Amino acid sequence: LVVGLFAGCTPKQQTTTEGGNTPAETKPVEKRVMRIGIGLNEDHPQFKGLEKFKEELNKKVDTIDVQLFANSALGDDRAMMEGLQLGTQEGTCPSTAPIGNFVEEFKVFDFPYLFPDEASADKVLDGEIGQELLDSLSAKGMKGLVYWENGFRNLTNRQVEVRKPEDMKGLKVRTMENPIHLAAFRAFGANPTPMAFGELFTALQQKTVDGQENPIATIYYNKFYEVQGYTTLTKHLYSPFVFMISQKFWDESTPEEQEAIMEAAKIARDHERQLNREANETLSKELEANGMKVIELTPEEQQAFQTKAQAIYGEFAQGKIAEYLDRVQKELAK
Ligand code: KDG
Repeated sequence: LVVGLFAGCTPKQQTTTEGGNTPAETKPVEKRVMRIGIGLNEDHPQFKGLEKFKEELNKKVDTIDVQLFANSALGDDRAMMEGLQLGTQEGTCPSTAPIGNFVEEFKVFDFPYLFPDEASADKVLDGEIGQELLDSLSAKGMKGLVYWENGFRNLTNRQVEVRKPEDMKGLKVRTMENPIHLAAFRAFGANPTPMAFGELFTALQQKTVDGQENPIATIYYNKFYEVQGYTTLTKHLYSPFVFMISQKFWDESTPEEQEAIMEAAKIARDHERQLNREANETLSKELEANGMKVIELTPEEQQAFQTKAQAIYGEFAQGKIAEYLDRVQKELAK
C-alpha cells in the first residue's frame, strides 16, 4: 500500500512507504519515487515498454516506486530533460532529435537516410558509438541507460498525395525541434516549423500546419488519420529513443539498484523494439482502414528525397558531429 508522497522534500527524500498498518516493530519499506514521463500515449509501444520496465524492476528490488506519465503530462521532451536536470522528475524517453540541443554530438542521428534498416541502427546504437554518446549525457545531469526505438519517420499531410519532393512545395510541416530536420524539410521544398509533440494534434486539426512526420505506430496510435489524408512512406529518418533517468537518481542508487535498473531497461528495450517493429509492419493497413491513403514509394522515388537530403550533409557535418558521422558510416560499411 502506498501511503503517501512527502511533497516538498528533496528528490532523495521523496519516498513513499509501504505497510502503514504493520506493527510498530516492522519497519516499512521506504521507496524512492521514480517519475517517468513521455509525450506519446498509453497505447504506444513506448508506454508498453515503460510498463515492462516497471514490472521487471519491481521483480528485482522493492525500494523504487515507478510512476508513469504519458501524453506529455510532465511536459515535452525538452522540458522533461530539463526536469531530470532540475530534479522535478526522474526519468524520460525522448527521441534523440531534441537531445542534440543538450549534447551536440547526438545530432549525428539526425542526418536523413543515415541508417538503411533497423538492424544497422541496433548495431551502432548498442555498440561502442552508441555507448559513448549515452555516457556523454552524464555531464549534463542525465544518465543514458539504453536506446529504445521510435523508428523510421514518414510524412503525413492533409491534402496532397506526395510522391516526390516537388509535391511538398509550400506544405507547412511540423518537425521536432532540431535544425537538421528543419533544413532537410526545407531541402525537400516544404515549409517546416518546429513544435512540441503535445501541441501537434490540435495544430493539425486547426490547420495551423498541413502535415507532420512520425513513424507509423505514432500516426496510428495518436489517431492522426482523423486529421490527415495521406501518409507517404518516405522513411526519411530512423529515430532512436534514449531511455534515461536523472544522474542524481542513479548516483543515489545502491549498486544492487543500479544493476536492477540497467537489467530492467534492457529487457524493456527488447520488448519495446519488438512491439514497435510489429506495429510499424502491420499498422499501414489500419491507417487505410481508417480512411488514409498510404503511398509506398518506388526505390527511384525514394532516391529523389535522398538526393535532396544529401545536399544538407555538408552544412551540418562539422567538428565533433562530422567525426561521429564518419565513424557511424564506417561502422555501417563493415
Ligand atoms: O514520447 C516521445 C515523444 O515525446 C516524442 O519524442 C515523439 O517522435 C516524437 C515527436 O515527433 O515529437
